[in-house]
Amino acid sequence: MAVNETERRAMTRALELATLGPRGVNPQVGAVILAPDGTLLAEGWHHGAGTPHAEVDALSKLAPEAARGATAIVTLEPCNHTGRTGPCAVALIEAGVARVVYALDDPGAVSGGGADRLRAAGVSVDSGEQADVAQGIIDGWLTAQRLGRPQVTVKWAQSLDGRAAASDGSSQWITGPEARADVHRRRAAADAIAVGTGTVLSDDPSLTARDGDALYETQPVPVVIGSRPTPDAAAIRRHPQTPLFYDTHDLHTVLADLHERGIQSVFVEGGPTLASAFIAQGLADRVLAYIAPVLIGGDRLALTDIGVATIDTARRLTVEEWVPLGADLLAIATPALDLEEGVA
Ligand code: AOF
Ligand code: ZN
Repeated sequence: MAVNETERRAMTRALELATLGPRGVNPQVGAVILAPDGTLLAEGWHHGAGTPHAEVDALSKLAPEAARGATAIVTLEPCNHTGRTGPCAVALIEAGVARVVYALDDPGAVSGGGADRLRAAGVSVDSGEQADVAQGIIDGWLTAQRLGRPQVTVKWAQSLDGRAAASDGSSQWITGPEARADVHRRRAAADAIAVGTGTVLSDDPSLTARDGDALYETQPVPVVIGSRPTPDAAAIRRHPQTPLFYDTHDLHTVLADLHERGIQSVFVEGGPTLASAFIAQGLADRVLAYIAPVLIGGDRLALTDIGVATIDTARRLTVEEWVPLGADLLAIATPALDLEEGVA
């Protein structure tokens, strides 16, 4: 059965409702229940892990039997599993819903399969409606689901000759104001921002995302990785988000914990040791290199050992975009997949 105009408009509304929910461990999902004649019966959305899913939230606003013969419009395939809550496919079947239109398939091995369950119960099911919009809303969640961890972006600023600091360690303002503004915009878009303890001790970064002097509305959670203690007076302790400290060098453990906290993206901001560790372990999904037309020389390199002993094992990247930023140039690059395959 084709998706009709009323259902299409209801999906647009469901997508708006989805965005009312928080980003986190669970995806943002919206639902609209339509009577058989197309009139609106109820709206719902998912308010975050542990609370009812969007479909159940919408159904809960209706009297028993009110959804008999109704159509449910949902931005994600109704789930088929009992997690923190029961399966939505079953809730819809028990409510007597006759038809379900959803946007995106649930990629979960356990939670997926709701569409088949609905069909088996005689419910008419259509999918794919405005899937591109739904995908845009939960892009970060889908990526984190696929990777089984947050998406990692490793960023550094370097001189034209690949240095990240002068020999005395000073590194402020290698790049110009346009490049720095770009970094702050990207910080604001990330869920977390990670630095090594060395960077905390040497640079005392605030790790806030700023637009000029003003703070962006969204701030990444600061994450400090390493075993040296962070001083009480460190600027990071005044960050609007409570910092997370990981006294470990095991990046897999750090990413697993961040994933469990619902963090979908991590911006790795330094220094060279931490950046190199992420790259060496094949945990950098994207590299942002801000290149400034300045020469520094010396041995303070943007990266240290990344496990490349011979040129055959060099980490080849594909540049997705070269972005001119004032006098500087930003390379946005991802691992060349054929070579990255098989790397742990
Ligand atoms: C839906 N409707 O509104 C959402 C769904 O452990 P739980 O019970 O919180 O389930 C989380 C999983 O359920 C999540 O990983 C995703 O696969 C699905 N999310 N499904 O039918 C919703 N938020
Ligand atoms: Zn569900």
